[in-house]
Amino acid sequence: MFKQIYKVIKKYDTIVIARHIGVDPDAMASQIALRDSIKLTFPHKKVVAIGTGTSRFSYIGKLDKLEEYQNALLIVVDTPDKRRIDLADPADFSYVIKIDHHPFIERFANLEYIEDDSSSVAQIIMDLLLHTKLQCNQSIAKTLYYGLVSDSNRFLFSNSTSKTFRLVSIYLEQYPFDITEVYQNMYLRPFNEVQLEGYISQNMIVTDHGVGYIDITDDIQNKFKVDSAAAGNMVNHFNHIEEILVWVTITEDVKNGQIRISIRSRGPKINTIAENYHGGGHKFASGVKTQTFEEAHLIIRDLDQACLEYIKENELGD
Ligand SMILES: [Mn+2]
Repeated sequence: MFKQIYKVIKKYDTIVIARHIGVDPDAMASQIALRDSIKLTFPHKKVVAIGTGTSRFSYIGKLDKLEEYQNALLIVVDTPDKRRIDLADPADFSYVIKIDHHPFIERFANLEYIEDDSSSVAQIIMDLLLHTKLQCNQSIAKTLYYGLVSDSNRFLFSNSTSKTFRLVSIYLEQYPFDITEVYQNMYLRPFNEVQLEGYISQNMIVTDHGVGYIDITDDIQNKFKVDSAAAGNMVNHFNHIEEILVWVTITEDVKNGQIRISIRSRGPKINTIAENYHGGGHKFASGVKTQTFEEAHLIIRDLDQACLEYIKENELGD
């Protein structure tokens, strides 16, 4: 399959690389690394990475401006379904490739490569570069490492397999880059975010069966001087709490007129519940958008039920 992907890339002179809305480091690192690798391999090709950017991830690299393209190839990374592609419509392109690690939702590309047990799309791109003539350098290797470290939560998730470590080992050996610099960029954070984390710890509501959730209203965001993206991202800081199996941030996003629900689990699978509310994601990390906090709290009820079933099945508790 990698050879096939390479063949298609070789064939097209204009290549657009897109990913999902609500950018995250894996999606952005994958598209930028793939763009840079194709450009390095085929300097005459026009290759762009598109999507709504955020200054939060500027350390990963720069996205390109959206233009009109003719006879172009579209590569969509890290996106299982068409409606979540940011700023690109597969119908506008001559050929479409999907490279993803989410559970399959729908087919929208001519060529689909899905490895749903991969830690990240960055990991798949590492593999792709190793198995084709696509070239790499230190900067591309480092970019891919950003994506992999982010989506595996620093090798904490169970999707960090021997393959993950093998690929990281190969890349570190061939393109030695400074991993402390990577972590500085990724994990250095302003004090007001740490203070918001304190607020969440103090005010999180924990349901009977172990769902911890917090409403982060626009007022709260203003009080702690954080934007809704940073507030929603707080969800990743609440793993490994004894009383909590599933934890959720419910973040008001006034700019887009919606409520963003970020769900993480160390027990029950949550993506099917997210899908019931037109959201989606991975088994243990999903997201949903709603219009109101009330609607968001309906999901909490379902998650609590899922925790109860999980506890019964696994005979946890007393
Ligand atoms: Mn990903």
